[in-house]
Amino acid sequence: MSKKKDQVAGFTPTGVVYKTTDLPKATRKSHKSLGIKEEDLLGLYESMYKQRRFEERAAQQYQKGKFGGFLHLYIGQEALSTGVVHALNQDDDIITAYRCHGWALARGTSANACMSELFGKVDGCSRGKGGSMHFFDLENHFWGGHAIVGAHLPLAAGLAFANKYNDNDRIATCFFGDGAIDQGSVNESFNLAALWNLPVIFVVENNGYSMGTAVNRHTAGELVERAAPYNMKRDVVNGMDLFSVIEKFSEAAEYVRNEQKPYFMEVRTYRYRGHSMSDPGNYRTKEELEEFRANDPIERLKSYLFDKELATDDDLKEIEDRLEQEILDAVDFAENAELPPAEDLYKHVYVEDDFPYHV
Ligand SMILES: Cc1ncc(C[n+]2csc(CCOP(=O)(O)OP(=O)(O)O)c2C)c(N)n1
Ligand SMILES: [Mg+2]
Repeated sequence: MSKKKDQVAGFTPTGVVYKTTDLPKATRKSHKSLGIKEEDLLGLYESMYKQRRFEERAAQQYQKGKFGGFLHLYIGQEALSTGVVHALNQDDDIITAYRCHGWALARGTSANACMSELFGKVDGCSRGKGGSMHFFDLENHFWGGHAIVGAHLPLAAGLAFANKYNDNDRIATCFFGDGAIDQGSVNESFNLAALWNLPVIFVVENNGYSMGTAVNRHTAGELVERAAPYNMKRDVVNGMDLFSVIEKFSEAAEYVRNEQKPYFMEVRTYRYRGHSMSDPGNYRTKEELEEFRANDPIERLKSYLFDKELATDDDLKEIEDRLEQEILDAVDFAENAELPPAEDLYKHVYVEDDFPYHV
């Protein structure tokens, strides 16, 4: 392809298309000035580490053939789920797309319930009928787990509408990938949220790729500016840095709750694994991946804790060993759990009795 044609088509050959320099600068503030209590720091480490180890084990079980279907891993993006859950109230609503394991774990769904869901067992958080893409935990105000790209944004607007209508001081937060940004439902939801002053934070998790298509090949312009026509307050966040996430989401949540208006956040982040388990990742270089791994959010928090002498190697080892065991126990639990009973096959399924083709 000639250079000119190359530019016209917006085609970027495989190579470094997303750089760490595309990340906004991480905050330089200390945990204290961000209002993070010292006693919460290890919990934040635990939350990110748990998501990572859970998914590494899940991948291993998948490769062993213990369960099937799709498996999309969140590894690399954990600072966002952990930071957002910290910044929100526990009864604020969270809804996300299919890369949802980390969100459920961060919100407090047990490793047993999450692993059982992957295994399709009745003790799963969606009773074994949802699988990897449809984790759900209403008690923890986690509304899934949605497989259709962009389809859950209108639901988030609905959650926000309900919260406003009920005057319950809760806000809704909605996470979707960069691949969703050009869906019509994004504009429809932004429009109603802005028009009706709905208390919702819409968040695009820009991890550089929609399946194997780099963001600068699939979308024109800056993602964050998609909120501009709606006069929506907006910002860009470094999603590889936990403290930056906590800082920006605390501010956004306060604004949305107090002003009863929507907010749009572009979070720049990166997934280390393929789109799903069947993706060999040929569209990016090893160097690009290594560059982002050098910014790993778990390692960054670890360095902070060591630098400020807030934790020792032993403290973190104790957490890691405990989580390792909890996740191994969850695998055992899931393997030994029951499948949903056969008579449940037609339960929780939307059926219209008068559907014209119903037999
Ligand atoms: C409406 C619709 N179109 C296509 C698909 C197939 N599909 C599944 S995931 C995906 C890519 C989405 O990428 P992105 O939104 O960036 O999320 P990420 O996987 O990076 O988290 C596509 C096109 C789908 N699920 N729904
Ligand atoms: Mg993406």
